[in-house]
Parts: sequence; C-alpha cells; structure tokens
Amino acid sequence: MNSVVTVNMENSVAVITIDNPPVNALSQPVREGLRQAISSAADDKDISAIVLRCAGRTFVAGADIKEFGKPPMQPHLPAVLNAVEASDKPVIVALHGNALGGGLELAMAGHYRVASARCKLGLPETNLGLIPGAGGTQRLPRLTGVELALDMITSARPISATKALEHGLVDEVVDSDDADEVLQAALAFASGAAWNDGPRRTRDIVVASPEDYQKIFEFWRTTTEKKARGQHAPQFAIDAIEHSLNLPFDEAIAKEREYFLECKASPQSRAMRHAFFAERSCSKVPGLDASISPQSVQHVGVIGAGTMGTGIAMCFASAGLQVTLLELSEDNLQRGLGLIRERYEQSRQRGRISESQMHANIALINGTQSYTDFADVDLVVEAAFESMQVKREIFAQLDSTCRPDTLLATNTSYLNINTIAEATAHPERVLGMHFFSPAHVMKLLEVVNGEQTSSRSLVTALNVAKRIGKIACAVGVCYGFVGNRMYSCYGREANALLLEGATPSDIDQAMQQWGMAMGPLAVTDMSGIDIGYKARREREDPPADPLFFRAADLMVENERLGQKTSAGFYDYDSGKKLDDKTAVQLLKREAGKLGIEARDISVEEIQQRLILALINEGARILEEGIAARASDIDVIWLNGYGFPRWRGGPMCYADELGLDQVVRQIDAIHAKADGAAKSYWRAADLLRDLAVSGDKLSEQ
Ligand code: 3H9
Repeated sequence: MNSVVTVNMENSVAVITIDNPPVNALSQPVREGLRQAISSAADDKDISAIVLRCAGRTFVAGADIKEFGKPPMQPHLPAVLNAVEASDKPVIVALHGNALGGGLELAMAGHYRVASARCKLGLPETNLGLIPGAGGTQRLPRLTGVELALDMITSARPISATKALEHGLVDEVVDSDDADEVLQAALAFASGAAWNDGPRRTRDIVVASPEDYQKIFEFWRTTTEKKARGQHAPQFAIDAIEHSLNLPFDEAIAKEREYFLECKASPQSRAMRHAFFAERSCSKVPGLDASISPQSVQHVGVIGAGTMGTGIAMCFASAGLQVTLLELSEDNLQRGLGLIRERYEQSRQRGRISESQMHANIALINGTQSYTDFADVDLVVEAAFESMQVKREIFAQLDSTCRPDTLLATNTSYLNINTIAEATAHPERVLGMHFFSPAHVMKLLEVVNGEQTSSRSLVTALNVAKRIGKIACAVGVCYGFVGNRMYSCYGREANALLLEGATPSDIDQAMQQWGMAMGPLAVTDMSGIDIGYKARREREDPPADPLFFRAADLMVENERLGQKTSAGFYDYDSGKKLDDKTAVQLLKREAGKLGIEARDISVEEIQQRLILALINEGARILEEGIAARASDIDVIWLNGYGFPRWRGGPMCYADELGLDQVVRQIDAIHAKADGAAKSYWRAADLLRDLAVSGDKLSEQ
C-alpha cells in the first residue's frame, strides 16, 4: 500500500502490517495506507478475512502526537476506523506490546482481538489533556460496560490482557509476547469458526445500562474532579461516555469528536503534550557524544541510612541492583534497614509487589558500618548530612577506598559539587545525583554535571537513572541547581508575603487553587522548617537581604519547626489545618519591627508573585546554561515540585501567558519593590529579548 502499511496473503487471509517505528503511531501515511488496504480487501473476492497487526516492538501506541499542533490531514482517523468496522470481511486484530489511544480505538473498530499475554491496553488520552477522539468513548463501554470504561479513560491507566479478556475487550490471549506467535494465533482465529456469523461490529453492541447509571456518573464526576483537579478533559470524557447510553452511536461519535477537538485546541492539552515530549527529550543531553557507552553498574554503595539514603537504596534494589548501605552507627543502620523492610511490606500489602519480589528486594540490600565494603562497588551515592566539611571527608575516604573507576555521586540538594570533587584525586568521576523525597517514590532525578565530570560519568549516571525508572535531567552547578534554586525564589516570595500581611493559609490556598499540589508553607511545615534554615547557614554566598526567608527563620528561632514539633505555620493541635495564631502573631510583630505595613493581599497577587518569581529565575538559569533546555526546567518542576501538569511547567506557562505580559508584570512589581527585592525583580534579559523577538521561552 505504502512504505508503512503493507499487505501479504496467508492463504485467503490478507495480513495488513503497520510498520511505523518507533511505536507505530497513526501518522497520516499510516491512516492513508490503512484506508487503501481495507478498501482493496473489500474488492478482492479471494480474501475471506483480514488480520491487522504491527511490526516492531508494539502495536499502535496512539495517534501521532506530533501532528496535533499542525493543521489536520486527511484521511481522519475516525473515518478510517469506520471503514475498518464496516468491512464485510472479518477483521481480526493481533495485539502485542501496547495498544494505546488511537491504537486501542483501531483494535476496537476491528471485529475480533487476539492479544499477547503481556500486552497493555488503554486509552491514556486524558494524560495529554484530550479525550479519545476516534470512537474510544463509544466502543469501549460497548465492549466492557460503562464502569470499566469510565475507570480506564479517566485514570488513563492501561489494563492487562488478562483483565481485557475477562471484560470482553479481547477474545483470546496468547501465552507469549512474541509478535509472530500472536500473528499465528490471529491466523488460526481467522481460519476457525469463531466468526462464523461474520463481522461482529462493536457499534452494534447495545451498551449495558446499569439501573442506577445516573448515580454512577455522578460518582465519577465528583471523584474525578478531586483526582484530576483543574483538568477539563476527564469531565468531557465522562460526558462522552454517558452519550454511549443516551444517544445513538453516530450522534454520540459526533459529540465525541466535538469534545476532542475542543480539548485538542485547549491550553491544557498544549501544556500536557509539551510535558510528554519534554520528558522524553530530557535524557538526551545536547552536546553529549551519543557513542559513549556507560560503565557497568551492578553494585551500588549508599551512604546514610536516613530517610533519603534508605529511599535511594530501595530505588536500586527494586531495579535488581545489589546495594551496600553504610551507616556508621549500628542503631541508625538497624533503624534504616527496618524502615526499608516496612516500606516494602507496605508495597506488598497494597498489591504493588509480590511477596517473592519483596523478599528478593530486601535480600539485595546489605548493611555495613565499614567503608572497606565499598572496595568493589561500581557507584556510590552519598546521602549524608548536608555539610560541606562532612561531604569532603566522605569523598576523600571514598577516593582511597573505592576502585579508581567507581562513579562517586552526592545527593546534596544545594552544595557545590566542584568543591566536593576537589576532595578526590579523580574529580572526573564525581557528580551529583539529586533524588527527591521520598526517593523511592518520586520520579525525578537531577544529575549534576560538575566542572570536571567526564562525559562517561554523566552517561553512566543517566543510564543508571533510566534503569531505576527515574526521569533524569542533567543540570549544571549552582546553589540549589535548577529545582531548589527556583524553589528558593518561590519560597522567598511566600515568606515576604507573610510579612506583608498574608496568612499561611491565604498563600497555600491561592497556590493550590492555581493548581500546585500543595502550598509552599504546608510543604515547609511537613519537611521541617529547620531544614531550609540550616541550608541557608551553609550557603557560601548568602543574599545580603535581612528579609530573605525572615518568616521561616522566625519560626525556627521560636522553636516552631513544623509538623515534627506540632507547631509551625499551622496549628496541628485542633486536628484541622488552621493558621497557627501564635505564628500569625509572631509574624505581625516582626513586620511591625521591620516597618512593613500590613495590607490586604489578593489571591491573584499571591499567585502572580510566586509564579513570576519562578519564571524569572528559570530564565536566568537558562541564560547561565545551568539547564540546557527550558523544557528540562519544566520536567523538573512537573516531577519534583507538584507543578500542575496541565500548565506544562513554569517555562511553558510563561509562553501561554505571553512573554510581553510576563515582562510587563515583572516590571510592575519591580517598580514598586525596594531594597533587595529591587534586584530580584529585574526581568531576565532572556525574557525581554524573547518578548521582542516573539520566540517561545519553552523552545529555548
Ligand atoms: C490519541 O491516540 C488520540 C486519539 O484518541 C484520537 C485521534 C483522533 N506519537 O515513551 P518512549 C515517541 S493520543 C508520536 O520513550 P517507551 C516518543 O516521543 C495518543 N510519537 O518509549 C519517543 O520518541 P523519541 C495516545 C510518539 O518504550 C519514542 O516514541 N497514546 C508517540 O518508554 C519512544 O517513546 C499515548 O498517549 C505518539 N503517540 O514507551 C501513548 N508515542 O525517541 C504515548 C511515543 O524521539 N506513548 N512516541 O524521543 C507512550 O505512552 C509510550 O511511548 C509507550 C512506549 C508506552 C508507547
């Protein structure tokens, strides 16, 4: 048919093969090839049935997301799928790998489905701010019933082939993941009697209508509103699924198309598509020689059995790597190993891992109190106390204990990697691997490239990050790297607003309303207000600003460290999270002493100050080359700081706001600012330049 869709005959069965690497996305040539293949098969009297399959590692993983930003091209997917479904020759679809989005929609437009045991089937469009737009909201409920369809589409989570078989989404599961074996099973299906009645068209199935279906939809609308706070697509998806019960198929399909197009044109979908590609590009570091192969890493040493160290040890063990966990005190070591066992046990209870997996993971982690056990490790991740002196001593020790090629990483959140590397004779093998807390849960890893870090060390760290399932971004050295450096500007504004008259809950609610997972002060209370306090005192170049994090410092000076002391910005005694009266009094008094007059502060002002502070610092980070791409900054904020995915990250959001608007708003804050704030609010040159040129920040 064309280079991506071919047809060959197996006796009287036409085998249509889609071969469009890497994931067989339904780009225009695939749609055109499919249209032609189905139409030719219809006219060919020698063809009794059709098997539709894919070459390569997966069935179709969806529409081609890259096409969404461009003008639509014929033939459109819904029309192609209607032609597949209308075929008079039975269409048997052979599924392996993933059948996602438009891929599953294509499979459902076929008449029968045979899947490999490891195949995953799903409609993940809401992850992209979309709804299924080629019949998924109508054909899925016809096959599985509305409840599973609601779950699969609103959660965007795929299901296993076994579950799909149980619920009528596939007709046969082949106990193999080999695409050829699935093809053979589909051919056997095609020559068998299963389809003696001819094509079984999904559109003709009457959707089972649960008696209390209105209640079911109400339930999904409210729970989805909470789970997917701020997002439009899941609600559109629920409306569309409801049409499978209250409208004829063709009218419901027309509605689905209308909602799909509205979602596709929305800023939310643009942002989520940006996030999708940003997460895939961040592992490709510009300028890094792609031919460099990573060093082998099988055995990892982790220093520190506290919250971070134990979480880091679990990341490696869960990926099958051997771990030696070092902690000098026996009590702390045993406490850490106990914590690891507890966390794995919890995962087992929640059904995330099997009992045997739990035992295997635990067995991979051995505790030690001696550096001699690091003599043969391939990688060390140090997660000790945040003190330059402590870290330098540890690295000097590692330098003399480990093999000369062992990669040495620090998990420091702020400290200068170059200064740490100077404590070793081989600074080229030193870098930062900055995990986010809880390390065994959070996907993000900042890989900090020191001045002398070799390309091979960087490649090895990125490779190991991928093996442990992290989204890794390479960043340069500066105070706080990318994430925490920006967070400190965001927190700086929250602190300033507290002295200007906003309460902790005013600030947190404004930011949650904007879409952040948590407010900054609730985060500080949770992680411990003293953590930032100590980090600020370790700083080599603290800002000469008496107001810098003054509110947080005031809490620490009054022994209010947050949740751990049951007293911080919030009151934890009442059981409800309320502004703590003492904290508010302390802040008022301090503001009075500093001559800051309390005023009414609007929700908009809070949101603007905090988000613009992020954008401005992000632009400076780009100017300095600390991040290679704006999209890396977005990935860091989406995966490490609870930034709403539907806003795409701070750099993407700046583009949505319009850079001229961003600069105008920053200038307005600058005009009113005094003292150190005057320099914080100088708009980054990059923002000004782009506002003039009209180029996008997120594409830098
Ligand atoms: C949809 O279908 C809408 C319809 O309802 C209606 C239409 C009318 N398009 O993730 P990986 C690229 S919406 C274009 O690293 P893995 C990806 O960018 C779609 N490109 O591999 C990367 O490129 P590069 C619904 C795509 O093995 C390469 O493939 N479907 C697409 O870790 C490898 O990707 C989805 O949302 C695409 N659809 O994971 C599924 N998908 O090498 C999206 C991937 O240049 N895809 N690429 O960086 C996935 O979830 C994962 O890619 C998958 C494989 C699980 C399939």
